[in-house]
Amino acid sequence: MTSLTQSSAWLALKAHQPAIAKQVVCDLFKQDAHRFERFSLIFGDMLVDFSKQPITGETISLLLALARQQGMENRITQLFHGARINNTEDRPALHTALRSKEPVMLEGEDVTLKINAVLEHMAIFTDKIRNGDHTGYSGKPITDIVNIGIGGSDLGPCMVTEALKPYGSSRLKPHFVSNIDGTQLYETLQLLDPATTLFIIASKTFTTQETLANAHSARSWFLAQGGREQDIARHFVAVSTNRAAVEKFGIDPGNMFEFWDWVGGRYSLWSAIGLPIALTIGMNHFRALLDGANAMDRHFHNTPLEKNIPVMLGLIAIWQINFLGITSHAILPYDQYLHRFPAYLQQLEMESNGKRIDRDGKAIDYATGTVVWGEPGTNGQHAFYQLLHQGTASISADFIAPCQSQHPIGNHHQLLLANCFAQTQALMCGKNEREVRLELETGNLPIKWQEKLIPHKIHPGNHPVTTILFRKLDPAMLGMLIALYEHKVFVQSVIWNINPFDQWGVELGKQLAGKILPELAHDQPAASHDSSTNGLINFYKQYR
Ligand code: G6Q
Repeated sequence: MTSLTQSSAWLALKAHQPAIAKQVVCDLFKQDAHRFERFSLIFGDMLVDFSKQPITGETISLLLALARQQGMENRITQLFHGARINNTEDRPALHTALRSKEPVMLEGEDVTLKINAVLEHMAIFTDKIRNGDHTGYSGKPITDIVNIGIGGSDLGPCMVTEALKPYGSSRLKPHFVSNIDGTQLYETLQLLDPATTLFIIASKTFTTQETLANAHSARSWFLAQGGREQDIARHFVAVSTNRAAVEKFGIDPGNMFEFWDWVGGRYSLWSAIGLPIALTIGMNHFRALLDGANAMDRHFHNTPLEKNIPVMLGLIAIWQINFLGITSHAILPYDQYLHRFPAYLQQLEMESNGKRIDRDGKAIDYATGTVVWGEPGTNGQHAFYQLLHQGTASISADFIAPCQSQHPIGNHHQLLLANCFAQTQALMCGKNEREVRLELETGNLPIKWQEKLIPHKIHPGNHPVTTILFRKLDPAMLGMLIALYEHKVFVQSVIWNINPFDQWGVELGKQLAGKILPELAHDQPAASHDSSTNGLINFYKQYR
């Protein structure tokens, strides 16, 4: 047993669980007219409603006691003050400094000075591209930006440029190439004119196989389609922490936008990794995105635990995963522009908290991060919601929706939100036998058929649901929303005593592919692996 699962706060929650498991959440609303007010929080124009969760006031008090026992306040302070909380890589995780309005000291240096210098570099470059001062080799303005990066160097910028499309320039189109599968690069380049295309090679390490292969192929395409060696500087820029590797690739360090090892890949969209965002929506909107995140940072840093939104969401996730047996979490944005948000959160949550060893190197005996997935509503309703309503899996869900549409057409937005609210209600209340009987009695079905259908039409309800509503999906609101989830993930990691800022499983993948690659270069059959791996390699060699 680990000290966490033997601790008094953990055992108290375990003892409390059976009483809650028996509760019908829908009935809790009948017992307490103020349940919504008690279990929802408002910050700025954002409302977070967790009153539909299977919780009572006692659950929250016990979760807060667990947070205090695990030193939550102290760990939040460490995060903001640059302590080396990424202890397996011996570095801080200072993404909050990237959006700070105050100086942030790290080893005697105010890091906001160099952050602001890079922001200034981005602003100058962004203006030149957007107003047409920086042209391509033929003198025409740049019309297309291709970001070549993967994982943290792709998902954040891609998600944000999609989410903030209404704020984008009509003259500049962003494209994202991440996959080593040449199909993605091919399909992207098919549409483009090299004379008006800017490539951003985005890689923290500048050693990632996929990104370097795509970057080399993009350069070859550029040279084959009419660009010359001396034109590369106008058309290729890099975002990285690795100046030497950028130079080796052939990009002038003057065209490099720097960031630092204390910015984790999946926390990097606020740094120069956000260059495709800034180019697409302009620097003022990029700064508004940072400001929104900073507002959530200050709330997280300064608000007592019981009123602290990321703390409450993190603790509720702990309740779901460790005490209610939830193994999968759906992200359900009722906003088409957030269609990449589930994929973005999938990395944020699963890469950060997919750990089985605690900060002290010991194996743990409790569940950590869940599988995170999702699709925008209402599409998901006509696909996988059936399993949420009546399947056997234990799944929790976050519904996310704006009150104002970017494109108010007829009553579309009312229809969208009616669906969103109805689904949160249905997942909580379900439909019991009495309600099913009443419904069937009003129809014309023979009694025999009614009886037959009853068990199929019962919906158990009691599914843990949180709803996040906000005024409008503008840059500042998106910044707040992303930072909310970043901090929620951190809160979970503090309770679990794990390091959310490393990713050794990702490193493993990088090593393994490198091992097999040389074997694919020749035609001799593979024999050195297990028979399945040998068989796959040899089938491939037969048919390639
Ligand atoms: C993110 C991960 C991972 C990383 C990619 C790309 O937190 O570390 O997704 O972002 O592997 O790495 P580079 O930016 O170094 O190419």
